[in-house]
Amino acid sequence: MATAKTKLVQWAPADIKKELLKKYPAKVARKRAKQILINEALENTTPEITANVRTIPGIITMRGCTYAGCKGVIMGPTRDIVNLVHGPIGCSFYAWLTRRNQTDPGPDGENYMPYCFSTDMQDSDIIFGGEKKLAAAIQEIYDLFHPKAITVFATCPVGLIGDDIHTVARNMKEKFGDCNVFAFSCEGYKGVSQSAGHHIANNQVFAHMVGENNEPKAGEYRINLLGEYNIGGDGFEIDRVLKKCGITTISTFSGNSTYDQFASAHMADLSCVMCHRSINYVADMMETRFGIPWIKVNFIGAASTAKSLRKIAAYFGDQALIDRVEAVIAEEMPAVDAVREDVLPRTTGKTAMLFVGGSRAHHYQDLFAEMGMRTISAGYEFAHRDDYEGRRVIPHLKVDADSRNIEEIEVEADPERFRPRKTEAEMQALAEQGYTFKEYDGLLPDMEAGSLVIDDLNQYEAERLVELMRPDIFCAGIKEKFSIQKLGVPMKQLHSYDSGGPYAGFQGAVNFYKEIDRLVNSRVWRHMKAPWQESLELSATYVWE
Ligand code: CFM
Repeated sequence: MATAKTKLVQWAPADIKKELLKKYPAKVARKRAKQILINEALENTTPEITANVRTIPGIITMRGCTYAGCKGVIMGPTRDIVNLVHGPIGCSFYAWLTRRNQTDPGPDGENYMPYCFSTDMQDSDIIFGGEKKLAAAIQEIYDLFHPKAITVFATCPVGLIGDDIHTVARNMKEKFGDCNVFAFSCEGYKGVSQSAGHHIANNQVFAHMVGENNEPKAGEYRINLLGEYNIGGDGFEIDRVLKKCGITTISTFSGNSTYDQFASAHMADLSCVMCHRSINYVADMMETRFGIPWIKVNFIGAASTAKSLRKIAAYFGDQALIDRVEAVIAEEMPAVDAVREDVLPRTTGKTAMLFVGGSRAHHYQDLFAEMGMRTISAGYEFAHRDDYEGRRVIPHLKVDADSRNIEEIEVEADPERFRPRKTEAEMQALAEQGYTFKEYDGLLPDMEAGSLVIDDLNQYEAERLVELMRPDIFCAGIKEKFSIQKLGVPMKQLHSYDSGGPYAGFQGAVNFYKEIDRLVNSRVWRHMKAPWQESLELSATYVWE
C-alpha cells in the first residue's frame, strides 16, 4: 500500500508553517505564527519563540490547568501527606491515580496514594461558603489517619467565592499541634497553564516544609533529585543506579517522596534538576537560603544518564566516587548497547515528533537519537522561553498580568543554616574545567536546523502536521492518542507511558528501544483506514430493510 511518507521531502518547513496557519482567522494566525518556529539554532542564531501565554479560547489545547500542575504534578507523587482537594468532586476524581506516579509504601507502610480526598462542594457551599466544610474535612482526615501533614488545594469555585483556605489551614495546624496543615491557592484559572501550579506548589513546599527537620542525615555524596516524579517507575530505576554508585538521595521532589524528605532537603550538598520547568524555583531558593548549588541533569537516555552521573561525581571530586561511577557505567552499558545494536538497523532513519509538557519533548530526543531516529518536530505544552532558548533569556522575559498573578516569595540566606558547599576557589576550579551550575540551554540548540518547534500545539495543528509530514511515531498524551492513530501513525504517550516504563536510566533505555522498535516497525498502522476513507461513497440502509 502506498504510504504518504514521500510528503516529508516535498514540504519545506516554511510551507508547513503556512499550511498550519492557512485556515485560521487573521488574528489567530498572527498569534499562532509567533509560537511556530523554524529552528536555526545550528547557525548560532537561536530564534525567539512566544511561550507561556494564554491559549486562544476554543482552539483545543493540549494543556492542563493550574490546579493540575500543583496538586497532580508536584504534590501528587508524595505518599505520606494527605492531599485534600477543596472543590467539586470531579476535580479530585479526575486527578486521582491518572498520572502513573508510582509509590513504594516503604517500611512504615504509610501511603495515601490509593485514596481520593475531596470536600465534595455542593451548590449550597458555593452560596453560603465552604470554610466550615473544609475544616470538618481536615478534622476527619486527622482523626482517621493522623498523618504528618495535610495539604489543601483550591479549585476554581473556591477562588471565585473567596473561601480563606489559608486561615482554615493555619487554625487546624494550631489546633492539632502535631500535623502540618497548609494550603495552595492553585485555582485552575490562576495562570495560563499547569506551569503556574508548579510555581505555586514550589513556593508553599519551600515555605512550609523544607528545612523543618535538622537531624543530620547519614550517607556520603548527598544530593536532592529535583523534578523527578517516578512516572512508570522512572524514579525507582534512577534510585537503583544512584545507590549502586554510592550516591545518597536525601530527597526526591517528588516521586515516591515522604514528608521527611522535603523537611530534610536542606541537608543535601547538591541539587540535581531533572525537570527544569517544574522545579527550578525550588533549586534557586535552596541555593539562596541554604547554599546548596544546583546542576541540570538528565536521566532519559543511556548516554545522558552516564553523563549526568559523571557530572555528579565531578562535583564531589572524590576519586573513589569517580571510579565507582565509571565502574557502574561500564557494568550497565553492555546490556544497553546489545539491545541498541539489535534495534538500530530497524530504527535508523525513522522520524519522531514530540509534543509533551515542559521538559520531555527535549529529554526524549536523546533516546530517539540513540536509536538513530530524527526528531523532525517538537514542542512543549506550557514551557517558558528559557526551556526553549536557555536560561540566559530569563532576565528578558516579559512579566505580564498572568505571571504577576503568581506570588514571588522573598528568600534570603538563613542566618544559621546557610553554608556554602564549596569554597570560592573550588567553584572557580570547577568552572575552569567547564563545569556549569544553574545552567540549562533549552531545547532549540539540540534540534536540527529547519526542524519545526511549536509551542502549545493544538488538536487541529497536530493532525495537519501528521498528515503533511507523516512521522514514523508521534509522542504526546492521552487526548492526542487516538486521533493520531486513526491517521495511521503510531502514538506513544510520553506523559503516562501508556502502560509501560520505566524509560529512565540504563534499564529504562532498554525498555524504550524495544518498545519503539515494535511500534515503528509494526505493520498494523497501514490498515488504519476507515471504510469511508477507502470508498468515499457509503450508502446507508435502514436495519429493518
Ligand atoms: Fe516536568 Fe513532568 Fe514534564 Fe511536568 Fe507534566 Fe509529567 Fe510532562 Mo505530563 S513535571 S514538565 S507538568 S517532566 S505530568 S512528569 S509528563 S506534562 S513533560
